[in-house]
Amino acid sequence: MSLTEPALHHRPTLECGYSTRPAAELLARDDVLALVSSGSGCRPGSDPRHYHCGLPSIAGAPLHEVWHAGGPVTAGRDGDISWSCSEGVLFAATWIDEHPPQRQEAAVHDAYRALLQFVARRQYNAIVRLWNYLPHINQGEGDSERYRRFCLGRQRAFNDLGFSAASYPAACALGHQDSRSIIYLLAARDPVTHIENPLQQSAYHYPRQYGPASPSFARATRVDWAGSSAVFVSGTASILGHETRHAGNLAGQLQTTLGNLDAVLARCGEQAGPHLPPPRMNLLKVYLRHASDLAAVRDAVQRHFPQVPAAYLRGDICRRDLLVEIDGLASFTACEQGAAIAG
Ligand code: 3EB
Repeated sequence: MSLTEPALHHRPTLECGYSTRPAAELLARDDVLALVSSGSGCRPGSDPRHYHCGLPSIAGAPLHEVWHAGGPVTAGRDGDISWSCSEGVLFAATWIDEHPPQRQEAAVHDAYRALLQFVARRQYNAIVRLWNYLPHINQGEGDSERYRRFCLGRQRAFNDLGFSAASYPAACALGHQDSRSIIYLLAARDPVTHIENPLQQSAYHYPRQYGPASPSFARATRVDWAGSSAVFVSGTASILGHETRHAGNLAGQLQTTLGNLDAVLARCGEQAGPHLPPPRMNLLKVYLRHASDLAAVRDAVQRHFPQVPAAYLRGDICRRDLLVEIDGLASFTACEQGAAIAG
């Protein structure tokens, strides 16, 4: 499914969509920047553009998230990093072996630092989006929980590279059952703007009760390509302020989560210009703690965002009381900005 607007003059810089076609067929195109495959394995593919993410699709056939560039792509590997780039956009991915478990925080710190250094060395202006899929994210009690250790390693790497909270990009962090973590990112040469949700405390200001290091991410990041803007919305869940709402109640969590997505998009519109309507949602990635919730989740998501393609993946959300989390990709429409749109 292409997100290209049919009536536009400009060639978008970047598009994302879902496909169930065979991976080899998709990778045969030289404008594919990255192919993120669903499934229980978390490992690099044989092509540096191919990532197995460890999260199974629960709504039908295995699904690929396909990122297309506006032109031919160059790709390769540099140490443990798989990378690909085209005309001002860069994808980079790394897989972390976190054994022994007591090395987890250090392994995350090392991997994050290597990724951030790689992006800086290649002279990309900013990170637009980060995806984190970790083994057994909720394992361990209190501050020993693997998600909390992950947040410590990530924050230390951001500190090392001189990132302040104001420069954290949009992100998500989900758990799977395989043995390695994947971290992948999109960076751009074009300027980015990070956006917060007025209904939620900034995650980087969450209070101490959620762990020794606050999560390092923005609620959304807008990137302004030449003549178009895309908005990457972070994993969004049933949190208001800093508190989980509707613990154990799926319908309540869906309502709060969808309301948070609307609030972030509305804020993006205001932030881009005082009279701009919210950007339009183009693509959704929905994570469910329980596969058995699929029908109810899909029903609510389709009702709220009719016609928007969505992937439904099995993943553990980083707070144990959360049942669902949703990522979004949105854009300002041509008539609102008088320009072409990347999906
Ligand atoms: C939340 O709002 C839910 O640690 O990178 C969402 C998106 C969440 C990203 C991350 C965590 C992260 O706090 C959890």
